[in-house]
Amino acid sequence: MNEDLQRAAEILGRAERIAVLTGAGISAESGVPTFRASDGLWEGHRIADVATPRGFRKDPRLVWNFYHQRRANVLQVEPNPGHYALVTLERHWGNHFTLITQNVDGLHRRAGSERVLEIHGSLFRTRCTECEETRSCGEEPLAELPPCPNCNGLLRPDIVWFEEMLPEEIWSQAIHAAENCDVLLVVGTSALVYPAASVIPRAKRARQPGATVIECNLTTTAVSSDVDLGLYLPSGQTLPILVEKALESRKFD
Ligand code: BV8
Ligand code: ZN
Repeated sequence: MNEDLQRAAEILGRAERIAVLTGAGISAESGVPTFRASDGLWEGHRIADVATPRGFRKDPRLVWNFYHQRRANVLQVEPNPGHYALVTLERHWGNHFTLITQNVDGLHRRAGSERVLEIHGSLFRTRCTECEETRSCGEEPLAELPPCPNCNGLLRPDIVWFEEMLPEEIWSQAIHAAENCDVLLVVGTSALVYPAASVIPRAKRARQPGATVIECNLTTTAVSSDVDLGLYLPSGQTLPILVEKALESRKFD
């Protein structure tokens, strides 16, 4: 493992442009359940009932309860060293660093990441089902079926449900970052959900030579065949060491 970590740090230290794709696994050590682990979020709820437009139309109260609960849970936890390590990377690579997250938990922003592409939206934003107005909803509690302050229409979480398109502008920025990076770090994702998981093949094949892909996960995943270097330990432990060593090796380049 140490050898791999050293090699990954040298690759990262030499990177001109870094892109990172994160999934639920980076928040696991903060205490936020992942989606497919046995204590996953979907326990007791079928995806179709709580994370699709049809589910919301059928029972908006059930869906809002699911999201109120997740929002309340996330407000009880803190970012972990894995989130903070990515803040350090952003601070050193500036706008040559892009963080693409599938997570809606807001922990990257709370850790201090500034430019976060939240391709699946956020628990801390609502969108009106009538006038489409989006508002950030911080820590204040929301009514059970929150009305739009603008038109009194029913608000929904500003989250991308299954069978919904990703926010166009944010997704095109994510594709641009994936296709122009020379190192892609893939952290804590099973890479089963599309089009998010297409970030990895895009980074590999958009240009020749493609990006070097480093995967940080507990296990190999659906995209491990595209991965050049796998670091299979908890990201809260691996990322801080990886970033520290990358900065050290960068100093001596
Ligand atoms: C779309 C918001 C175009 C919700 C999410 C049929 C009809 C329509 C579409 C489809 C279809 N069949 C397939 C599709 C495409 C579908 C899809 O991909 N489905 C999957 C289930 C196969 N995608 C969509 O629908 C997308 N839209 O395609 O639009 C379209 C439109 C109409 C018709 C056709 C096409 C929209 C996808 C967005 C869905 N919304 N989130 C919410 O969060 O409530 S996705 C949701 O699940 C999360 O955001 C996240 O992205 C995903 C879960 O994935 P992960 O983050 O990877 O989490 P997971 O638990 O799976 O893995 C955790 C990993 O961490 C594991 O590998 C684990 O080993 C690792 N780990 C754990 N602990 C640690 C760790 N690693 C490191 N350290 C640790 N400590
Ligand atoms: Zn409205």
